[in-house]
Amino acid sequence: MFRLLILVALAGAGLLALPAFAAVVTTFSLDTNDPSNDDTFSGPVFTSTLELGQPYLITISGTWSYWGAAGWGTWTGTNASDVCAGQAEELPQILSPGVTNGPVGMDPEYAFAWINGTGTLCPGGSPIGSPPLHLASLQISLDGGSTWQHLEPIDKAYNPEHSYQYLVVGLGSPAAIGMRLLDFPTSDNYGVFTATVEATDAGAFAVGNGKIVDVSGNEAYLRLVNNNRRGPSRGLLKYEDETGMKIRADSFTAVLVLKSTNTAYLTGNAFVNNEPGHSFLLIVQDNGNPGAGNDTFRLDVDGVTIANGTLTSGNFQIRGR
Ligand SMILES: [Ca+2]
Ligand SMILES: [Ca+2]
Repeated sequence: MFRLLILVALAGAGLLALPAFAAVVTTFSLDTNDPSNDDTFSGPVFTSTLELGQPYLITISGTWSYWGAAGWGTWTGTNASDVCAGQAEELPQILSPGVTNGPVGMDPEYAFAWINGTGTLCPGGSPIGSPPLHLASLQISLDGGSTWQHLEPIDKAYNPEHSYQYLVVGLGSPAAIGMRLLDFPTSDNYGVFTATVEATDAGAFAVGNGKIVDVSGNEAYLRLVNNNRRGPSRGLLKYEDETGMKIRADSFTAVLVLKSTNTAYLTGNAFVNNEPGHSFLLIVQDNGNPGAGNDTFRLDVDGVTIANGTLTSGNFQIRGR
């Protein structure tokens, strides 16, 4: 109790760095409606500087429309009357203030519905392909707007909840993180994106081992030792499947541990069957004890998911304060 009181007192005095005791570093939002039409982007908006070399998880959510509300026709109760492909939603998750909002067919990564007469998507009223269609309209800057890129989400698949997560590593002062949306004109859009930026909980780390059935149906075993501290991330990853395929890493380039979701994200370079230079992403979630039937992990190597599921034996733990 005494220690807790000291922490509360220090926090009240503003003496504690926020990332050490709260995973959420900052939240910010982008209104896709930009009335000025002065360039080919909605925004940009900027928020805090990300610390050099520190990993962050960015979650971006929301729905929006390329077109003015009238373009969707009237809402029939199940869909908008002028939709030629997909299933629109009646209103954005977050309305743009001060303008007329209507049906939406886009989120941060995908177009999931589009309207008649929209040239490239519905020429002559016939859709090209079927929704959802991946977009690359949302751009992120990690260096205060000097450079912009469309980031690959951790889960690339369309999410009907319209929320996507991205792992980034900070570039340090004075660069701030920013967000903008490629479109023109921007004055007919509506819908707001929200972005939440989370940093690792200082002192938290992931450890454990367990078996899983991989995406090919083979049994595989993972052992993870992580002792994440500021600076280079020490630890060990060993993975072996029943065919004898071995993956090993002796360190991590980025480790992000969130106590709020009991999830650890680890990236680095691994040896695959003793061959170096393979990038990996490991996501471990500690859902309690025992690990079997509860804990999960996902392992991507060179951008391909090779295992993703729930432990059949073993246990992973997210530890630390
Ligand atoms: Ca537009
Ligand atoms: Ca566990």
